[in-house]
Amino acid sequence: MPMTNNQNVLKWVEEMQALTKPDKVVWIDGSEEQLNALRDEAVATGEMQRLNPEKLPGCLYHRTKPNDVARVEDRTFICTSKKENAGPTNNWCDPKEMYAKLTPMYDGVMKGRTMYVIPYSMGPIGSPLAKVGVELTDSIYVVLNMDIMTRMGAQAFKNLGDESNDFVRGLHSKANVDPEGRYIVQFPEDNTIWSINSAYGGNVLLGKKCFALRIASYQGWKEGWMAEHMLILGIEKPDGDIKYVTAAFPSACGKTNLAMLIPPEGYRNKGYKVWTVGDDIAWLKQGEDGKLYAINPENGFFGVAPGTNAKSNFNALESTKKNTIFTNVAINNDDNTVWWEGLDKNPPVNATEWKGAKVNGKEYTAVIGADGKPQKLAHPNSRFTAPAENCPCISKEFNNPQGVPISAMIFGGRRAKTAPLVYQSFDWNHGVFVGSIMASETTAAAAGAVGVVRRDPMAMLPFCGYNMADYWQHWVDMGVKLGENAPKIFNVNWFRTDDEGHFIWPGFGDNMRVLDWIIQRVEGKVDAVETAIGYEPKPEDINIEGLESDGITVDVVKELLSVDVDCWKEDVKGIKEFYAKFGDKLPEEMKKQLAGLEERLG
Ligand code: GTP
Ligand code: SPV
Ligand code: MN
Repeated sequence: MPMTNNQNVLKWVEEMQALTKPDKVVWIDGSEEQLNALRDEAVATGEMQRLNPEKLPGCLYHRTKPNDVARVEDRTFICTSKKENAGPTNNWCDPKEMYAKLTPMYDGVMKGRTMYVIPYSMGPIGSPLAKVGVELTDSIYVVLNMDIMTRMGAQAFKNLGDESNDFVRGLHSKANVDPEGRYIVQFPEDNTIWSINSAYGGNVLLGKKCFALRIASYQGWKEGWMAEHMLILGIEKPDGDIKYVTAAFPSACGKTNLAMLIPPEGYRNKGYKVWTVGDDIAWLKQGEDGKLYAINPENGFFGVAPGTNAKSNFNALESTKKNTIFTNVAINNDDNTVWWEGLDKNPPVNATEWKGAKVNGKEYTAVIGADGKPQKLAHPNSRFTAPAENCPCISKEFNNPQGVPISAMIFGGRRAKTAPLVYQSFDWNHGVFVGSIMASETTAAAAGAVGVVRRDPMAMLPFCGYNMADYWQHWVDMGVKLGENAPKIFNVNWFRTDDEGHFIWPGFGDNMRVLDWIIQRVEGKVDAVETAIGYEPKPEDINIEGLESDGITVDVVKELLSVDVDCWKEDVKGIKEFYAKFGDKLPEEMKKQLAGLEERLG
């Protein structure tokens, strides 16, 4: 039964129903009764599996097709009427052409299936920063994930009202999960997303990357706010004051980990605490007091499972103990629980690996695969979908409709050599430049080669819904609006390696030591050293108390902060090449900043 009188919604649902021709249409109200029936159905058909009710109550398991385990950037499109509005970093197609190509693919695609109508809010219900979406899908897995990741069901229509046309129209069909027919298409000018032939995460949970970043970044450009691939966290100091920061790292480069950080013992004893507001996406808008405020539009975490353990990310692991969906991890058949590489050193003997084969986990992981690494029981991009309310360190501001005021923004990526542990930009515009020249080694979060360095400005390369040159100009314009309220901008790199390829910095909880310096800079409590690339800490200002056993000395910190001028000159060549793609659209400010860097490098 439709749960709204909004004619714009009703008319569109009818049109899509006529196109896809499902046997049945079910409106998702979000009630436990309805969701339980869907869980039962997914279990009965084998689409999902219930996990141990004592150890993992309310948890479900799902396996996707081996050809459908990550985002597909080469099949992701931004369709704007003018090509230059998508820019050189996005795949583009004329909207008319794309609709014409996809319409026959959707024609009758839901015959014999049910179409679920999912109303959802990105952002707390009632928040002036929140926006409504409706996703149509033929996948129960999508419904159950959207329930965790968004504020889903009848409540979402309250925000929309009966007249508004301001909602994002998402149409998803898993179709035959055919990789050749897979398309993830954003039409920013129509508030529309069409996704077909995938059943995996970022391709199909349309509220996440498709709406909250690609469509929302475009909306933010038009409406004067920002949608960013950023975590949001609060750092509580011993005096009780909480400073909020955001951080943009590319996919699988440590956002969830930093967002849920547990400070080292020395900090805990002094009374420092970290609170999680978000782990992947931030929507930012200037408040009435002039400051920049951020909300997390999501309601859960779609986190990378491998590497998550009680030591690396206790809070994330705790978040997955109930009402969580696991995708493409391994099953321990002895007690019907889950396992992944890096959970512990004890792979289950009686295991089912992520593709579904029953194996002896100990023997299986002892075999070296074609890539020279041990075979894996869980896919490297296997994920958990966990409710934010499960997180032991969830911020009390999580549902605050006004968001939290941001004091600092941090950029970072995986760089083996070039980027130092931390540096601060000279000012806002230099910070925009620092974000624009970000580069990182690719990860398993997207299909394609892993470990290749590519430019990934603001960690938004796969997620910016318009021309990246306009996006940088938008950042510059936001800086003008914010004036002296603009957050300070920093860059970090947890991934510098030694000659043997080992990470030098211990990372994880110890990243608190870098956050500490950042907060002290924000508060004007510590000096810095001016270098060619920005302000750096004096090595002795990074607190390394308690790190002696990890071999971290002031000299090692000095090494981690070193700037190799030749490396940077090489990097400048890469930046120039990248910038050249934008032609005349490249903002003057970025040209000026690049010239400044070159001059300082000598
Ligand atoms: P998406 O959900 O894809 O956007 O990823 P994310 O940015 O949230 O990454 P996540 O926190 O899940 O971390 C991905 C991988 O990086 C995991 O394997 C972590 O173990 C590893 N990682 C995270 N933080 C650190 C760190 O400080 N040091 C090192 N060496 N590895 C880290
Ligand atoms: C990412 O790849 O940045 C993710 C996972 O957060 S996905 O939802 O698949 O985009
Ligand atoms: Mn992400």
